[in-house]
Order: sequence, then C-alpha cells, then structure tokens
Amino acid sequence: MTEFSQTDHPHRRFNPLTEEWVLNSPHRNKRPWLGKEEERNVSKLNSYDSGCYLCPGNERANGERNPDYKDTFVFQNDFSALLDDTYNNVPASHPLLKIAVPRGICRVVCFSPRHDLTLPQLSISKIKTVVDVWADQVSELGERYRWVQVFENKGDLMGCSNPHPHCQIWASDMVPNEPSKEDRSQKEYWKQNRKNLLLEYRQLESADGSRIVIENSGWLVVTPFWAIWPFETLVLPKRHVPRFPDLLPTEREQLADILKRLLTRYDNLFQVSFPYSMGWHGAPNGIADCNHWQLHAHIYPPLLRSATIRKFMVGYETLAEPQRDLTPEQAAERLRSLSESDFRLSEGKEK
Ligand code: H2U
Ligand code: ZN
Repeated sequence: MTEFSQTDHPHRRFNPLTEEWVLNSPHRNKRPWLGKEEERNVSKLNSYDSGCYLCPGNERANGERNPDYKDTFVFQNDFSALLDDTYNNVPASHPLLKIAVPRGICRVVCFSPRHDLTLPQLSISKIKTVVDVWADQVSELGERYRWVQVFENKGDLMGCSNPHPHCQIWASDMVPNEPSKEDRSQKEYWKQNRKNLLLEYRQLESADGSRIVIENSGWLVVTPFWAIWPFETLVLPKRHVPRFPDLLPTEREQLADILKRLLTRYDNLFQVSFPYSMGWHGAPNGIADCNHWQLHAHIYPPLLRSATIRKFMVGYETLAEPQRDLTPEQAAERLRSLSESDFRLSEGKEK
C-alpha cells in the first residue's frame, strides 16, 4: 500500500471549536455530475428599485416608510424571530419535552442605499462604515443581551428574500447552540493549555501556509483544516480580540480591506455574485474573563464546482457527519490563484 496522503485518501478531520468530525474524500472529486444544476443568476439590478422594501424612501411590509438614508440603515425587523415582550418560561410537561422561551430582538442593516451593490462592490471606506455599524450594534445590544448574532445571508441559494445588500442582527438572552459549543471548547482548551485555541491555531496556519487565502497586517483568512463547505473560510484577527467592539480603528479598516479582497475573489471564482452565509462569533456578553475567546467570522458558501452546482448537505451529512470532496488545501489554492479585481469590470471593458 502507498503511504497515506491527505490529498488522495479518505480521512476524518476534527473541528476543535465544535468538537465534531468531518469526512474528507478527495478521491471522489473525479466523479461525473448528472444531478441538479442551479440557474446562473446574471440579472442586472438597478441602483434603485421602487418595489424593494429596503431601498430609501420605500414602504415596508408593515406600512412604515424607510428614510431617505445615505449610508447604512438599521431598523427593527418587522417579522422578528425573537421577541422581547413575551412569556416567562413555561414548565416542561416531561423531561423529554423541554421548552424554553427566549427574549430577544431582531434588526436588519442595509449596507448602503444602492440596491445593486454588494459588500465587495462598495469602497473600502463604505465597507468600514458597515464594520462600524456591526461594532456599534454588538456594543449597544450586548448591554442587554447575552448573545448578539450578526449575519449575512447572501443570494437566492441561501434563502435570502431580497437582493438589496443587507445583513441581520438577532440578539437574545440565551447563547445559541453553535456559540455555546465554541464557548465550551475554547474554555476547555484554555484550562488545559493556558493558551487561546484560535490564536494558537492562527500561528499554526501562518507557519504552514497551505490553507492561507489572504492576509494583511491585522487579519488572516484561511480555509480551516476542518472546513465543511467546499470554499468555507475563517476570518481571524491576528491580535487577541474577544469581541467585535474591541477591534481598534485600524483593525476595522484592515477588516474592510480584507473583506473587499476576499469577497471579490469569491465573486471571481465562478464569475457570479457569490452566495454565502457569513456570521460573527465573539465572547458571549456577561463573561468577565475572556482569555479563552477569540473573535472570528465564518463564511459558508454553498457552491461546489461552478456557479450552478451546489454542495448539498443531505444523506450522509445529515444522517452521519459532514463530508467533503475537495480538500481545504485545494480550496485555498483555488482562492489564492484568483484576481482581486472584480470580474464585472473586465466584462464591461470587453463590450
Ligand atoms: P433575508 O432576506 O436575509 O431573509 O432578510 C430580510 C429580512 O427583512 C427578513 O428577516 C425582514 C424580513 O423579516 N423584512 C422586514 O423587516 N420588513 C419588510 O418590509 C420585509 C422584510
Ligand atoms: Zn433596494
């Protein structure tokens, strides 16, 4: 038998943040595809859409009118998944039928008045304005809620209901499943090693280099060793930063730079406005000792081989454990090889 190789032989990798395994099957890459192909979304949007409930001056579903905003615009979600004015906890009728009533609030953040410009199509200074809104929101809501989840669902494929570039913020008095797992695992790593798990990991990645996508002086972007989604990335500050509002002004500018570059590469990968879910995780509020926590963003894009072939999390993934064909190192290499100049600009020039 030949020697074991991570690029040829099936193996599992461990995610120390969630303490879950992912199956890597790189030898499956060559299999033919006769399955579902998504439609390539190439529709050109206008800078303003009179039918859009997020555009300036337009009416929303609840009858309220948006102001004529010039930069970002934050409003309370008219169909909030979490409510503040709700019931006290209700008793379970049986330990197998546990129930809890969370309190919370949901907001929507429009990135800019432009209906047609996604995050990487904005200037670095405009992206910095969005970054500042994230910090302000996490800070303000963090005074009242234990968890503030900032996330963007981008594209029809991710179930996004409106193309006007926006993200959501859901704040709650409970810490949801994913950050709870991360809190536990980082705490345990600190207890056992007196080291911050993700800072230690960031050093390993910097020394190795094979999973680095891009970096600047404040940030490192990698396809994590334990990635599940084909082109998943992890965005890490290089310094110890427990929560989003702890980012220094220079780090916020560097973040705007790294996001513009990374998301442009994503768009260039399959020459399409790249769909993904992106979200921020930082230390839950109310924890005094944050040595073990490191702020980070996860980006989970669903596309696999082209603009029209997506990865399905079904079958083995939902019944056993996540599985991937492309290794994270191969994904990083693909993303590294791409230009940081928006493909739409050269398409325009050719005409
Ligand atoms: P998504 O497209 O990612 O679902 O976000 C849009 C959000 O905007 C969604 O949560 C809210 C929806 O509840 N919304 C309003 O708050 N007001 C509206 O008039 C329509 C949609
Ligand atoms: Zn709009």
